Amino acid sequence: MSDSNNQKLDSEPSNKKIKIDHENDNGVNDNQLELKDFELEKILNNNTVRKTVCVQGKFKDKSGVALIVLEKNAFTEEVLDNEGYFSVDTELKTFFQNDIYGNYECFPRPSLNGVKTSIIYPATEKHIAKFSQQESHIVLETPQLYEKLTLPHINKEQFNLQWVYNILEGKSEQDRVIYDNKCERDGFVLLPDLKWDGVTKETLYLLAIVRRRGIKSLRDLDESTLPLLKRIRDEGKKKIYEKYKVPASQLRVYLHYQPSFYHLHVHFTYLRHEAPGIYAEKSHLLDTVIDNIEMIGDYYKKATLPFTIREMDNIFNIYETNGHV
Ligand code: M7G
Repeated sequence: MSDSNNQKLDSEPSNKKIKIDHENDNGVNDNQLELKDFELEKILNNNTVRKTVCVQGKFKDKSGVALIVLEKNAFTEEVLDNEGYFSVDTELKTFFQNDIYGNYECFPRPSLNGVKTSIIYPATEKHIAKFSQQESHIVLETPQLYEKLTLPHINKEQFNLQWVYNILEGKSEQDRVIYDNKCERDGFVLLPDLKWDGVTKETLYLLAIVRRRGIKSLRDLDESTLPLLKRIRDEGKKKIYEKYKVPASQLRVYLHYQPSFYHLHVHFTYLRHEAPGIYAEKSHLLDTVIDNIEMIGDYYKKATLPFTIREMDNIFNIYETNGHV
């Protein structure tokens, strides 16, 4: 467990070296990477609305592909004062002034200007596809199509879940865990998502990862998982309120279909934050999921579930070849 001060310290830039955990390692890896050694090969995605860019390249003298995702941080309301943006440390460069209108570029002190950085190394073809800008399509997955096309694909190829097991086994990100219910059947771990710095309340994003193995996705949920789902909803909301003072009524709690990682997890984001993946074609509110199962126990085994597939994903070829795109 860590308090918010520790999290703040953790998030502050320490030096140019970055400590990373390899996704496909069994334990914690202490490999050190330096951004100055990164050699850019390709820009995979440059999202001007989200102010994120994902680049592909290599680290000098290291084999394998690396992906770096850079994201400009949202404003933290606490630093909109004379200690923060409006302090003597801030420089202001004038673009132009015209009557009552002025345009400037402001340079706050570096600690206010951090760029959230994620590194995936070594990255696979699937990671490259996931982070690349590409066309997507909606397919309607009936239970029959799930059995015939989707499930064999998931069983054959899916992202490695080692990072999930590292969290559940206490090998990685332990200082970030805010709640751990150790019940093997209905317990879960609650911690900040990779996409969140754990500090900026405005972009709050946590993940509840279930302890029980073998529940792949929404499709596997039924009456037997109701106690687990209710526990995640109730305890997750309570713990987030205790820690971050965001009330339950301002949390968006949902599952993705299809997820990227086939080990059941639930997303908790701040209602006012437009997190990636909150749209109708991908997210299913946990309250609705619980309600559907309470009405019809095997709802998700019978339902036709729409989902998006992207042209670079292998599953796109499978659905296209079978005439479903
Ligand atoms: P998803 O619905 O399976 O896929 O969510 P999505 O990426 O399409 O949303 C998986 C969630 O796990 C995402 O929100 C990721 O940002 C998050 N995530 C992925 N990794 C590899 C990690 C990690 O190593 N640590 C943490 N804390 N979160 C991760």
